[in-house]
Amino acid sequence: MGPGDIIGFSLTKRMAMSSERRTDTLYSIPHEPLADFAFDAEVAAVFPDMIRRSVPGYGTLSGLLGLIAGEYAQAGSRLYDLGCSLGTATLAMRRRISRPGCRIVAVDNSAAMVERCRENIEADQAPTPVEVVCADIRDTVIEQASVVAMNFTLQFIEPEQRLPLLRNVHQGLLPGGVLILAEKLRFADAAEQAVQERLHLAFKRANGYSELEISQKRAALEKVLLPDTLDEHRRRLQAAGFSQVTPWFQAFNFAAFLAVR
Ligand code: GEK
Repeated sequence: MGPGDIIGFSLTKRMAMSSERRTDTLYSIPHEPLADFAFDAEVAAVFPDMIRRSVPGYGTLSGLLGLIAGEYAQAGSRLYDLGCSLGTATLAMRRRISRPGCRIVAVDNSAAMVERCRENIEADQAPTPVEVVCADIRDTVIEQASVVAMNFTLQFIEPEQRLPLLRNVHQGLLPGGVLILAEKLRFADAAEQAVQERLHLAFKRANGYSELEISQKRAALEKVLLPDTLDEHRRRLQAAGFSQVTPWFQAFNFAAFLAVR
């Protein structure tokens, strides 16, 4: 990445070059019965298209995540990408690290995601070493960390396991270390929830998803992706020990926080 590149755009372009491009048509025909959403090989094959068309601001957010990671990366430390999927956040961080002796640990428990993630990392030239691990982030030991990124992953963890996971992240951070957390939000106020859902729906329609695709995906995710409110995130992060919690991005019902140890 050159100094004048627009962060989000440049990153999206690199991902498109390094991974196979396939359009997400997974829910375009009726599924009967409709299974719960899973990060399997079919999803991994269309993931770049799926997440770009489903999560407003994904490219910008991921690019800015890299910039924040570059700012907080400490010499000789580790950076973690928990729920790395195909490695977007890992690559964004890797290109922004300028301090010596850093390494990135990217973790995902989907074998299909990990396989493609390794290919994307190998195709990238940045010098910081990356280890891609197929494991559950609830069992991952966090050590010597200056930055931990969780880009749209906490929302897939059982609600009662979220605080223990964040406590584990907090204890593995070095002084001055940060968690960069991006999540889908829900809103306590019904009217606000309705507005945000409407705008998210408009975003998906504008990106070419049909009513059938939208309704089947929503039903498949219903028991799997359980969003929290901004307040719930703030309180949980504080309960996990973080001293400062700052929201830094929001596009409709998707937001990102910086939590400082
Ligand atoms: C990105 N961060 O592109 N342990 C490990 N991985 C898990 C677990 C778990 N317990 N639960 C879910 N995952 C990425 C996008 S996607 C978000 C993250 C989305 C993994 C799961 O396999 C999937 O790859 C990822 O978390 C969530 O910046 O699809 O909305």
